[in-house]
Amino acid sequence: MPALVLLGAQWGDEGKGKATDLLGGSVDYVVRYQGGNNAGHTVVVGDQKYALHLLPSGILSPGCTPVIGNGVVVDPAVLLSELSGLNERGVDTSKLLISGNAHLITPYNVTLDKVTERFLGKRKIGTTGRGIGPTYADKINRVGIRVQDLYDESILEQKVEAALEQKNQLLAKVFNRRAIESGRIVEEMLQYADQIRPYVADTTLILNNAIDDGKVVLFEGGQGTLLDVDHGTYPFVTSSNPTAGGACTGAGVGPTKISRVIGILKAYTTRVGAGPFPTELFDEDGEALRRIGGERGVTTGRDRRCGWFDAVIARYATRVNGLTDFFLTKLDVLTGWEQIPVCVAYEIDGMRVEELPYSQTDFHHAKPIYEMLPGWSEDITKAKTFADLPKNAQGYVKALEEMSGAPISAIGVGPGRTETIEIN
Ligand code: 2SA
Ligand code: GDP
Ligand code: MG
Repeated sequence: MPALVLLGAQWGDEGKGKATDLLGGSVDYVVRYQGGNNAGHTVVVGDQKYALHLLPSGILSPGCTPVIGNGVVVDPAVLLSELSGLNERGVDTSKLLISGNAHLITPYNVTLDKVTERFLGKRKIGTTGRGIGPTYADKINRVGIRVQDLYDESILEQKVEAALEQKNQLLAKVFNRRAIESGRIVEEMLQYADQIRPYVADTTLILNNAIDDGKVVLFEGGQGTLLDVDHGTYPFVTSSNPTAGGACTGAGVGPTKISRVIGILKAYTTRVGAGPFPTELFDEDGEALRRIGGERGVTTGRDRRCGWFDAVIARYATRVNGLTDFFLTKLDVLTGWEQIPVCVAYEIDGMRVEELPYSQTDFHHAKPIYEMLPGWSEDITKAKTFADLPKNAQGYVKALEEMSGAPISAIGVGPGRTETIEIN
């Protein structure tokens, strides 16, 4: 198994951090390939809880080399504070590698993210306000600042000036804001240069060599399939490609090297931020899922929107990612419901639709068609094997597997490292 991808099959927060950590002991490299510190990945080790934003979850496995790939956007201040926070808790972070081609989130990109959201008012995306969208926009617009630019002061000055030229006009004319002075930005960015330098490397070369040497490389996605800028619920998406193809471009590794793509799938559905969500609940069931599942944003602290499992979305994730298998998470949260509704298809303008519609107008009109599955009341958090699960919980897992189009190879029954059932 030379290289594998682990990604969110829904709208993020499926439990990718826990799943990556679980595999951490058997992999040599864990690589973030997109997104930035908008991500919030929770890992629970014994009585210690870690919330990782920019760093790969593999940083908590001593044998593993964590890598920030070229496709990631890096806020240098956040990077350094996340590293020192882990060091204070005794975690060794010295093996970290950061691509010199990764783009930097600058203070003006954070400002632009926030003022744009305010300007959009009711039409806002509900971003995390971390500067992610404007930084990727700069990258595509070819006015981005990269990690390697920190080590050529004159290039850095030229690039920051070029990036600010248009932005200052926009800030003044549209947002009624004062101009940002390029010298101040350059000075701030240069403050970080020396501290980051030991980690900067040609990560594409290192990762390809590692794979050729038979090492195991895990690509860890942030956010989820439905938040993908190409395949998600555009424009209510993030500005990168969390889907499997993003691992290739975001790390510089060819698709022929990847042999397994795991979709992390929550046993129900959540979303944070704006946008369509067919199975969303506005009643006490939604409130109960939020409370029992602890559904609160790891980065922003926002309440997550909650709803029943949506098999149309799971099938779509199987398709666009070429999933080989699923890890089903948070099955324990569903304990106690007499019957559990599962969305098997949509009704759109009077028609039954089995696949996710490509038209966002149709998706906004989609009404879930539910099938009721029998629930269970037994505590499942101590279950170690599939056979330990009550019959109805087994039935729920099997039904989801059938509807979703790929086998379920692990089941989460609690947040801890050991609260997982592996199915061979
Ligand atoms: P952005 O900031 O430009 O990426 O926001 C665009 C949309 O992407 C959503 N998004 C997320 N959705 C789920 N989880 C994310 N990470 C945090 C977490 C979120 C938090 O783990 O809880 O703390 O609020 C994440 N990051 C981005 C975002 O909500 C927008 O809908
Ligand atoms: P990520 O962004 O996909 O890594 O997920 P988050 O960390 O944002 O949110 C998932 C939450 O669910 C975290 O609080 C995890 O500790 C928790 N979690 C993960 N797997 C399980 C599980 O199987 N059961 C329960 N109860 N909690 C889980
Ligand atoms: Mg998260």
